[in-house]
Amino acid sequence: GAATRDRLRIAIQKSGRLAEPARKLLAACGLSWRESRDKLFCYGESLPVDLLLVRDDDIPGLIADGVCDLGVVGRNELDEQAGARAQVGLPQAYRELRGLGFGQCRLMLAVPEDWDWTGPAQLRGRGLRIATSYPSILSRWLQEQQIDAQVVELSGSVEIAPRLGTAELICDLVSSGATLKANQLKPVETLLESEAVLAGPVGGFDDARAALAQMLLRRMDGVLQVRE
Ligand code: PRT
Ligand code: ZN
Repeated sequence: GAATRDRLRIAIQKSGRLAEPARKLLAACGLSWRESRDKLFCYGESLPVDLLLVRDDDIPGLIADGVCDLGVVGRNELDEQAGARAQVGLPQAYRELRGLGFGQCRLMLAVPEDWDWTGPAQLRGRGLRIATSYPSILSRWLQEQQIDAQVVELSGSVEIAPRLGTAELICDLVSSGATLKANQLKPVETLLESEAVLAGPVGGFDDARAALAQMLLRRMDGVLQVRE
């Protein structure tokens, strides 16, 4: 349970792919801040809506802990952490409120270029290793597909795992496909269609933040509709 607050706090990525488009979207919703581009906190001026600039990986946890009220984060990160929470018996603490139409990518299974791909069934009973930064989403998919592969969790540089001999396959985010190609891999299955999303707590708010969040969502819907 978060403490009562009369200002809304939104977590966005400090730097990286989602940082600039998240700021632009919120600015288009009429928000402005006392400028502090390199700091962690931006104080809202036009409305009592503040920004917390963080690593994208931290955003789901910040919402779960009530440190932030809303967050702009990739669906891939949100789903992965929701799955990880569920696996250790934690209740769902956040949910996707809106798809935001930027940061699009796919979480895909990729195999060596020279494989003839006939489908997921091809992976059964071969004791394969799959490198990924998304172990929970991958494990769920493998279970659905009844594939008994081993998940090798890596925090980065997943695409070089096959060359290093730490895994035969990878499961990673793909946008242009250039990274896979450069590593002699090809995408074969989509596990998740991702984009940046606005995330919020499952329970909503019971103080002044409720009206602020409602107004922000209404404005955001207007902005997103015009952009379509
Ligand atoms: O510092 P911080 O932890 O905040 O940043 P980060 O490095 O974890 O995140 P960042 O900025 O790289 O990505 C933030 C979010 O952008 C991701 O969680 C996705 O929701 C989204 N996104 C969209 C992507 C991509 N496209 C993407 N292509 N995130 C990563 N990639 C990587 C991918 O992992 C692979 O290494 O780009 C490479 C593939 O790109 P292509 O174009 O070669 O296919
Ligand atoms: Zn990250």
